[in-house]
Amino acid sequence: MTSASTFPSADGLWTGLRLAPGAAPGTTPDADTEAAIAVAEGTVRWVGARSALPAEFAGLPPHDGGGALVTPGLVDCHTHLVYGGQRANEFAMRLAGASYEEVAKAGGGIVSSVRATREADEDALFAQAAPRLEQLLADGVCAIEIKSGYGLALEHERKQLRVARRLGEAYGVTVRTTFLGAHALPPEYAGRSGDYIDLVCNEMLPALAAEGLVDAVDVFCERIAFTLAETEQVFQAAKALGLPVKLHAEQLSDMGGAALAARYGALSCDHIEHLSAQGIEAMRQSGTVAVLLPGAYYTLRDTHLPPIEALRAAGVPMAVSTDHNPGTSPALSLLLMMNMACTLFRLTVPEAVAGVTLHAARALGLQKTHGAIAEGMPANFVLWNVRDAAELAYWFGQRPVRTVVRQGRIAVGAAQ
Ligand code: DI6
Ligand code: FE
Repeated sequence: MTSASTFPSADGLWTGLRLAPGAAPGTTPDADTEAAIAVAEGTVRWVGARSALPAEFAGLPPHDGGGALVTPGLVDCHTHLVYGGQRANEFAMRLAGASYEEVAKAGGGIVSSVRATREADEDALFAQAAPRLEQLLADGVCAIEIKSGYGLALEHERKQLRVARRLGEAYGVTVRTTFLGAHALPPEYAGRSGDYIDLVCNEMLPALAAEGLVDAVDVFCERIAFTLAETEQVFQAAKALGLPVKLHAEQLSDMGGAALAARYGALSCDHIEHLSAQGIEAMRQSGTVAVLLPGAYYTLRDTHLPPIEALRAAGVPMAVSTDHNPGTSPALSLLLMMNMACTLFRLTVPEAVAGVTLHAARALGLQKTHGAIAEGMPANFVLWNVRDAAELAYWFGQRPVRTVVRQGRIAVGAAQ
């Protein structure tokens, strides 16, 4: 593992670039015009057509982009990256015909990852999550959300969130932590869902928030998880602490979760295969981002498509994420998710690019620092060895990354 502090500085003048459509809102020359990015003290000072470069930046130390296409650093806005063990056995069960809900009811599912997560100590969880994070980073990820939700008890949720923070520090990547204590009912609370939600709201969340471990709060609102009323109770607790909310909404059925989340000003509603017209309208009004998770859709062999056309027509911003988790989306490539979002959900290429940059940043409340290349933002951008932005979604299993500038440092592809 490379420590982030050993990455060379990206300060200087980056030339020989072509901006992907939408990469630098407001200043974008087209992809056939040579672009330049000036970086000083880890911050973007200027971006635009090289021919328009202000003289004050012309003398900065040069970095030749070699004609690469450049996008903002990618943002993976929905992951469950920290957990113990893996669940390949369930993959086999599903291949033999069992549904996700049947596997969960048979004692598998989330609860089996809870067992493995509780057994692992912090260092073991870090050691298991680190190589997964490295895979995502190698695709150009510069910011990532990491949820708890496999501990389901204060000390174990704390362990997960502390590991998430440590990963951010070790790799020099922006990590937003999300408390998902209401992910599943822990076995010791079987039949006592209300008591568990009380524990989540009155003890776990306040304690973890006081320790600075919680950037946002999420709930799995679903028939096999928590009801709408329980979800609202958690949202109330989050609101009392001034924490933003988001929701695993309408993944397997229409629970009315999206409309509830919108009433609480949710950053995002995620999955949303069964999102209703009312849910879309509520999200539009509250400016909530729709997070599409094609990896889970694919793994579950779902056939109920999220209402892409209606979201598009309503102007609801759509993000795309891996939903990396051991049960329904063991995916470690955001580029592959772009491909799936286009192929399975019929997103356009510009939508897919915005989905893993601009809108994903907004889904995390990071729109001031991530998701775009803009003056005053920390330098987070990726140089790609492709001719056309469509290639980012077109290839799958390819990794056309040339250089990753993450938090003002050259994290991948520094000149030797
Ligand atoms: N929805 C999902 O797809 C994941 N969590 C959730 O709330 C699945 C998590 C798992 O199966 O471990
Ligand atoms: Fe998820």
